[in-house]
Amino acid sequence: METLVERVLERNKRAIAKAISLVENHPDECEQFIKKIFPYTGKALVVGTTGPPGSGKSTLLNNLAIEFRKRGKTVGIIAVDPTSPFSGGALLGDRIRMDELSADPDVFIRSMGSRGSLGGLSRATMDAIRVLDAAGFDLILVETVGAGQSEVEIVRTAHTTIVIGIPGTGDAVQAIKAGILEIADIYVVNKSDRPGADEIARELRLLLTLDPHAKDEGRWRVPVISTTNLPPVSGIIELADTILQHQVFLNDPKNAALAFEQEMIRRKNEIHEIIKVEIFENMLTSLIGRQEWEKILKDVISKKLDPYSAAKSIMDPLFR
Ligand SMILES: Nc1nc2c(ncn2[C@@H]2O[C@H](COP(=O)(O)OP(=O)(O)OP(=O)(O)O)[C@@H](O)[C@H]2O)c(=O)[nH]1
Ligand SMILES: [Mg+2]
Repeated sequence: METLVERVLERNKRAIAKAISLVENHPDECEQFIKKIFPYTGKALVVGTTGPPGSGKSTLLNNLAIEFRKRGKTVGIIAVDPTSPFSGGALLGDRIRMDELSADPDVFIRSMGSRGSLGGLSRATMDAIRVLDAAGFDLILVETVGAGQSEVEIVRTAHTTIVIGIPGTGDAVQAIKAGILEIADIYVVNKSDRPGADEIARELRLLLTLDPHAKDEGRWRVPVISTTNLPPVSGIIELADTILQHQVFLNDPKNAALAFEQEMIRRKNEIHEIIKVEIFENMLTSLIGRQEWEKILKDVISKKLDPYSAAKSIMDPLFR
């Protein structure tokens, strides 16, 4: 394990891949491994992106990674629970560019399932981010498909959250309804080569000004950026600039209290996640014996006991 740690710290891609497999599949070894790399983490900017299936998240992150590489930044990409694989649905052209990227020693791309997660981003994802962080990637771009809990969870893991919408889907309005806009540090209207993109961007800007705190002194103003990933590609440079501006904002001593508060939320969320898994996977199974289970189940079947009271009686020893 020592050598694996060392090689991860040297940003050896095979070691990084191995380490991520370890956090995905071997919880016990993972714990030891994370303990060792933890002191080397905390330097990367974690950028979470969320958007509906097929909204062009992978393509956008690919282009963004190319842009950051031009600026000499190292980039890790993690695609979480993609219904299609990372390159799925992408045109051949995109795939060639992605291959180009993966051949770059300063880029690491990996897709992960969200399996084992009890709602939201799994512990494995957080640990994978940590592996890339320890490996010294300047930016870690995380792709999550916007479906339910995951998009709210990403904001608790990332420093910067990008919410992606596309024209012609009523996304903008839906985003407001789902409270998704509130989690955005940057809103992107992707596929802006399509009709209706300008309207959506305008609508969003208007909606953002309706936030009563939008003009508060020293507050980050959520920008709406239009991007196109098909040639002629546009908006990527502006998006990369904005991400780095947000990083400057977070690092500004004036915003230290805010940044600290957010870090508290992130770490609390992570510890919660670990406890949830521990309780669920380890304690629950050993909490009651087979015979007790049988008795309780029989009582529920015969309607002597309702399921809530049954669950409570099982959990009781935990809270005593
Ligand atoms: N017209 C247009 N198509 C785009 C643009 N960006 C991506 N696409 C296309 O949209 C399709 C889906 O792109 P992906 O990058 O796979 O989208 P995704 O959001 O990662 O998809 P999932 O991971 O499956 O949710 C592909 O065919 C892309 O080529 C764009 O700016 N304009
Ligand atoms: Mg994708």
